[in-house]
Amino acid sequence: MKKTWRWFGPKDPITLSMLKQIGVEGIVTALHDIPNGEVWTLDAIQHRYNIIKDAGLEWSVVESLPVSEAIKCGAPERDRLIENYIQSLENLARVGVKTVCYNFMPVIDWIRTDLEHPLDDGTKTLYYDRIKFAYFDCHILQREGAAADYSPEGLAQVEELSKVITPDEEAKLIDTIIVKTQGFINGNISEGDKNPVELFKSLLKRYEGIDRGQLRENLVYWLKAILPTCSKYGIQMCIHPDDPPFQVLGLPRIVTNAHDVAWILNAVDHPSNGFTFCAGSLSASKENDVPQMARLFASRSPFLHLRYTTTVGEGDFMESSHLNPELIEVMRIFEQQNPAVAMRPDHGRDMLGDEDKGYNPGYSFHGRMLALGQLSGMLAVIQEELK
Ligand code: DNO
Repeated sequence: MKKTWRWFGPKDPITLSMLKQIGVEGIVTALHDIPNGEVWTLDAIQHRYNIIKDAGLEWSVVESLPVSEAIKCGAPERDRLIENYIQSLENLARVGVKTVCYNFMPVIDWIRTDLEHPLDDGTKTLYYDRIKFAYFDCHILQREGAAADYSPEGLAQVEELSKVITPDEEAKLIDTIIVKTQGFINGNISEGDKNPVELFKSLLKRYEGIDRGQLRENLVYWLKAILPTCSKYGIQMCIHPDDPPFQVLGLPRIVTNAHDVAWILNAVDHPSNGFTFCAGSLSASKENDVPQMARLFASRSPFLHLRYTTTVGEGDFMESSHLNPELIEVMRIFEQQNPAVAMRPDHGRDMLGDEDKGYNPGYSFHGRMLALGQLSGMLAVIQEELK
């Protein structure tokens, strides 16, 4: 497998020469400055491509070319946005970048409630607290019918939390869930947006009446529209699983388990319709047998995100060490079935001074470097075994 690294472009404080020094072979990046829905021009793509090439690296994967909300919810303007998307794909392919990650999560991409959860060894990790999230849903968004999605025991804990949470803590929770985790990935809400909660509520409204069946239809409509271009240029699209892989905020989520992934791959049964095998996202549901999913989908997954989670209590989870037996098995399966895959260490801990560098949440330097070192060691042993 190829060792890649998610790099956020020339403004990223982690430079390409730093990445060369730690054994990175390929770059995963996106033109984050271009607003969601606009065309990535040939010039802009070529410029970024050259920067990476001049550093002695290659642009291996686009993560992400974002799919606009109007495409996901099937709004009238979707055809125009699909045209733009196709244009961007064509431009990428002409420059030679042909593996493209995207997601089809309505309104909100990945969800965490705490970006600095302290561990005993002094490092910090990302955490999802189901009660804090339910508080956000029931008390902050005040979503109609929200209470029906939680157990009586969970709701009682939410009420307890509502008595002690301070205004600062509440503001931080909002910032974490809908701004900090979303802004840097061309999400719907960015740093500096006024009234993010109202903005978020208006986005939720767009999905009224859209269930899993309808969202699947919208995905297939879109996939079929881009397929001729993907097929012509040999572009491999790879959908990212929902993180976390379960239903949230009354929104449909359609990439949560083996059944969902198989459905999508069969709906458009073509090599251009692939999967981003994000072991960490999938592992956050106890129902997912992640190595088994790797056995099923490795051959259709050109892109591999390596990290894992530990479930805590009734449905919290946190990101665990990359040195993990399930991940070893996932890597072994990929080495056997799809050794050309581009892998990247996903989400590192904050450690050794990462905290004050302004890195995007989950994308620390030392934490990810440690992860890359661990994964490289695991890979070397696997490759030796398979000789
Ligand atoms: C978070 C990431 C996601 C991912 C997108 C792919 O760290 O895993 O934001 O990049 O969902 O489209």
